[in-house]
Amino acid sequence: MIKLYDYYRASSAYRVRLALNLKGLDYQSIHVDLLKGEHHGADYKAINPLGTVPYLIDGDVALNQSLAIVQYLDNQYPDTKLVYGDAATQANIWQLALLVATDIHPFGTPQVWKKYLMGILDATQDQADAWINHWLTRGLSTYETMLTRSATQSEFSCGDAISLADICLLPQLYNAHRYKIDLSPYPNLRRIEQNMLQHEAVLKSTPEAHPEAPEELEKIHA
Ligand SMILES: N[C@@H](CCC(=O)N[C@@H](CS)C(=O)NCC(=O)O)C(=O)O
Repeated sequence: MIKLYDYYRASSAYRVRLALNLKGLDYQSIHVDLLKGEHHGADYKAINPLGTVPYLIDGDVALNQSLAIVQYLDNQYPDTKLVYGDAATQANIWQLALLVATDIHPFGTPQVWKKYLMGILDATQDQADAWINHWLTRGLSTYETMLTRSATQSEFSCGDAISLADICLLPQLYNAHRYKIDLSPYPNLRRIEQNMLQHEAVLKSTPEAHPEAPEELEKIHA
């Protein structure tokens, strides 16, 4: 069975849970407690040298980048394609997915804001929060502008089927709610979020539905 090294609130692991559940694949989730720092330990680094989640093992295949994992799953298990359409549509899916994965997400990870900004550069919690807020707002407003320019009112980012772009967007919106970002200027993003949350496979992938999530976890996507 596919194994996923996972943490309920990690947004890149949330992306992979979405891909697995949308494709209807069975998997075993192995909990790596990021709050306790389990990902920094030698035992976990021996498995995944990057020391992050997600990490996916499927037979002889072992991968540590969420986008590479989703592309692998899409090729290996092609039912419910997440990168679909003609060359232009596929490129659009990738540009939106990469906007989230490379231009928003990395700035908000604990190894950046907590370990480096606060731990090494001595930033205060307020400065770290302002940093996270800046990159999130800049990225989400760019995403909204790009959707507005494409002038479609489709259900999801790139058409009427969920794509890799949407499975990157949804966890980032989850983070935006956590950081109390005002999403009212982004009607397209809010529409896509609501449309996604209509799907059973999506609800099954949320942090709130994760078997390791604590009872008291704030309800955002539940
Ligand atoms: N580019 C990687 C990013 C992985 C990543 O940064 N994961 C976060 C959780 S969302 C993590 O494990 N962070 C640990 C930390 O920041 O200490 C991917 O897409 O999989």
